[in-house]
Amino acid sequence: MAASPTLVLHLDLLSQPCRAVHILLRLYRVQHGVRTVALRRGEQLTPEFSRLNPMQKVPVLVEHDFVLTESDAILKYLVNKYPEIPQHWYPRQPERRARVDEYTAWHHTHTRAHCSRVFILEFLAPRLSGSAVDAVALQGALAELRVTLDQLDAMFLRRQSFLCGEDITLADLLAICELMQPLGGGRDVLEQHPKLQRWSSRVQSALGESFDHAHSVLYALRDRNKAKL
Ligand SMILES: N[C@@H](CCC(=O)N[C@@H](CS)C(=O)NCC(=O)O)C(=O)O
Repeated sequence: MAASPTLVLHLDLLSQPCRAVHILLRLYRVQHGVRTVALRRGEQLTPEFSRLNPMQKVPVLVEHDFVLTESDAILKYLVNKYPEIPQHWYPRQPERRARVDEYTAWHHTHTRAHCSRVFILEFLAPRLSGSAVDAVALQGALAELRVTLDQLDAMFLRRQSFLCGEDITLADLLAICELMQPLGGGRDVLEQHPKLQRWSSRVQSALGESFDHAHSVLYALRDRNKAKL
């Protein structure tokens, strides 16, 4: 009988931060187990999961009795801990590391907040409530997202290949997973951003099969919505 993996990731692949962690583990074949916490069924609210993460959110990494939440912390821990993950994801050199930290601090209140809001307004809220899309709120969210995309382009990507320089880092991984999310509701947020589109292609080819594997649930959602039109 195969030994059970020491590292277990609790996730739902419809969650952007979960996909980021899952992609990194799969890309470097870090031995791990997966426990799906189906958010649509409220499984994050069960007493068992709430004991693991009282914040009732995924992802959660469990390694023996070490329990870690927050994708940002999990990703950085994995690069620090597992030698099979190359250092360029979270460089040791202080200035280069600080660039990644600069993006990941900004990420949660900008890329993540604004992409999530568009996905919620355009897809999740109407589906859960059965009512029409709130067009006014959606226009507001799209305007905020446009500002964030311009900043992502002008302040982070600039003339570089990746958000923090010439090597791919955790910043690119977290960003791409968020920017994909509105696709579930049929919206390509990079449509009007050719430079970010080229960056997105570079990131996706660096992530290879693990990117599409992690996004399979989102692609299925997109295709189901397309079929309804
Ligand atoms: N800052 C956290 C965010 C975690 C988070 O918000 N997870 C969402 C899915 S994307 C969740 O579990 N939501 C369940 C809920 O709020 O009930 C991270 O980056 O890990």
